[in-house]
Amino acid sequence: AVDKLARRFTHNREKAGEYGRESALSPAEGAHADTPDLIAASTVSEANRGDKTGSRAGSGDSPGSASLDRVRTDAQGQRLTTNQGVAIADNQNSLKAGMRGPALLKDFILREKITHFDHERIPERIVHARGSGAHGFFEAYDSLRAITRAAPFARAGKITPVFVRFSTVAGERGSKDTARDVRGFAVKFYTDEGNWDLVGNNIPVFFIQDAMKFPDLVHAVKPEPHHAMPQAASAHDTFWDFVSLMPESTHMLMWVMSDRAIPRSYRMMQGFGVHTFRLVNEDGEATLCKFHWAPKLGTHSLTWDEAVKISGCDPDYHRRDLWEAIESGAYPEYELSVQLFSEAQAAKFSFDVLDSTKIVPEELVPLTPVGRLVLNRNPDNFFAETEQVAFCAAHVVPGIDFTNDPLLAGRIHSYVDTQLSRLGGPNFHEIPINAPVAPVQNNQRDGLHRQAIHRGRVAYEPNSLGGGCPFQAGAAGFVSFPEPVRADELRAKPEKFAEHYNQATLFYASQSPIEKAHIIAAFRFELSKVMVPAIRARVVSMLANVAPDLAAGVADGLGIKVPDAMPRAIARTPRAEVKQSPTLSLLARPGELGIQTRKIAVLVAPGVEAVSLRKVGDRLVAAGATVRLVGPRVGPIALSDGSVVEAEASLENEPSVLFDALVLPDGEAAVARLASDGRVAEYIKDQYRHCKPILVVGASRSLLEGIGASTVLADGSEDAGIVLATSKELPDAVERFVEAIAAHRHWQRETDRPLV
Ligand code: HDE
Repeated sequence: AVDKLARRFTHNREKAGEYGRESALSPAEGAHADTPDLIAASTVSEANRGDKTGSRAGSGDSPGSASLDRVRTDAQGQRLTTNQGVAIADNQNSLKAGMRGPALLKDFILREKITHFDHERIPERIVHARGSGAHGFFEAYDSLRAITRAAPFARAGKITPVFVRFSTVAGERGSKDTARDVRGFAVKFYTDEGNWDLVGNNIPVFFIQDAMKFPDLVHAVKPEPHHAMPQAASAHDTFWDFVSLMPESTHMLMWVMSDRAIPRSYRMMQGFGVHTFRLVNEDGEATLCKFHWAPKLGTHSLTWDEAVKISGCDPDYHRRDLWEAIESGAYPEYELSVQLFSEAQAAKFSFDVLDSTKIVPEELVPLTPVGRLVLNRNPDNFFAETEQVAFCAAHVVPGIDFTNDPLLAGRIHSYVDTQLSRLGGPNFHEIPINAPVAPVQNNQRDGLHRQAIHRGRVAYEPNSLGGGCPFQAGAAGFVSFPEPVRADELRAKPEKFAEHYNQATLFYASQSPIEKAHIIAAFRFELSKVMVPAIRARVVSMLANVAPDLAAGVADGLGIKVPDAMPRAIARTPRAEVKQSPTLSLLARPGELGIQTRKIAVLVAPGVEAVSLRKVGDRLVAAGATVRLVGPRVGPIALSDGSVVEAEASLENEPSVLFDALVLPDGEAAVARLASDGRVAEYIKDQYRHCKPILVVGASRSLLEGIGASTVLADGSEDAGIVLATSKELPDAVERFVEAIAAHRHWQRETDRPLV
């Protein structure tokens, strides 16, 4: 029924402690909970008990997030206490000498409460401060034993629990989600042989080749130090000054100026390990490897205008999207693939696989799918889990090893180091979200906030007093791949690292015309925010080495001439093996789940034609979409047949940029009401401008015409993203609308500048 349309849960009804029992939602004035019974004295709620890693995860080898149950607590039925467990009689008043007298120093309850509060904040991450996390599991398709002894790939169907954190890079912890930025894609595998962190990004290359330059890069992109602006943006002088003096960043800039840097959802972006890693099997044989995550929902992005507007009306856009998808049971899923190649193969490539500014094109080494990642549980507490999780590029397990990528080398050091100040000491591995499910035994002792109570008097090895334990595992433990090293110590790079443009050209050449136009527009926007003309020109001179039309387009957008191309760092450019790689286009992955979880706004006002509204709504919900009835205000709206629906959203509280598609309803009275509201035209204009599908039923055609929108494209063909129908033509029209939503955006409509 239409009034149940949008009842996809936005919170987990099983989390009793969080949302309260029905009766607890309206306690009587002054009421206090009953004294708890002894059963309730267990602080873990029944609802949160047990293994929640999904139906396939109960196979016995997955401790899943159940290992965190020992620390999950619910207040349901519990009385309020101090941190020492002393019950608190009055949580409203401090202890005073007389009604109007001074507060007393001996009020340990007040002092404990305030002191704890004073220390609630910890330093945010120096990069990737803004992020969102989720629990889930990884399931291997097949045994990869021949290639690696890494635990998650031991056999077909093996399940390993994971915690994943997605992030932006440049913005502070409270910054907007939809900034133009790289996204972090960090996965912690709690394997039965220890934790493996695959700390990746949604872009397969990086700005720099050597860790030595990372602090410079980050200082350049972060808000400028004198006035701390701009927040979560690369569109400023210091960033472009730095990257234009570091031509190795050109390839990465192409990706960051593409739509990949404004994803529609964390659920609709790829992930990459970036560096070349090494997989090692039981015989000690190594294979070089690149890791790729691909989302089941396909890869989709926002438009820039939309991203800017979303950052105003919902800065938590990606966080909310991930949270709501998981709460509603639409678990995000990604496929893990690897590119496997030998040292001998790599030696022949025109680029160096140790250079993180280069991909290995899929045309050279195809992808092998090896498993799937499913995110099926939201954290219970943002701070305890998402904020305190500590990823580390050095966390590898037997079967996975590093290569000599000089960027990776710096990361192996940096991540543990940064936790020492962020999480306050060397025992952060004992924080529950970071603790491995594999047993931990060693002779490291003490330090701030030690949790483990080590028994016995032995804290050294070798020992006889402890029976020699814990003992070295030998070949069963982590054995570094014995890569031969024979070289002089020097500060320098291999020759192939000096070729900076071939793959930037490959990326640009592999984009669709609309993606190319977006890249040019992104450079134009970013550089228009750069105040120093010489920096603008220097960037364009870099782009002149990538593609003439790109440089010309950007120069035109800035009102300057294309300068001479920046001199190249090598005399003879190696010939690129691959000139075109279709999978580098976002359009290569439309996804396989239709319109599942797509958000669709249905405008409603008193007098909406009831039958067609129900038909449209029911079909969209059946296809898995999330439908919201958006009214001039929230609350009850009477339909043409006298029945009443609840508008859950309003024109002002959920602007149209928050939706993937729009339905304009039938009904003369409703259309007249909508036409009288100036915000409705804005609502439709944004949908149109952002190339989103619009279903226009019956009388509402005048609303579409009212914004000056055309249903015919520049080439004279019909715009497939605009579906016009009378109420009678509906079943067919809704099917076309569903197809139009599944196609994501109707770029053919787009013009730069927008005509509407
Ligand atoms: Fe990071 N990076 N990074 N990085 N990185 C951090 O670690 C660093 C790099 C990435 O959700 C920090 O715990 C150096 C590449 C992600 O918690 C820090 C270098 C890639 C996250 C750090 C790089 C990444 C981080 C900040 C160059 C993609 C967020 C807080 C040598 C493969 C993880 C922290 C999360 C976070 C250092 C470059 C991905 C300071 C020194 C390349 C996804 O340790």
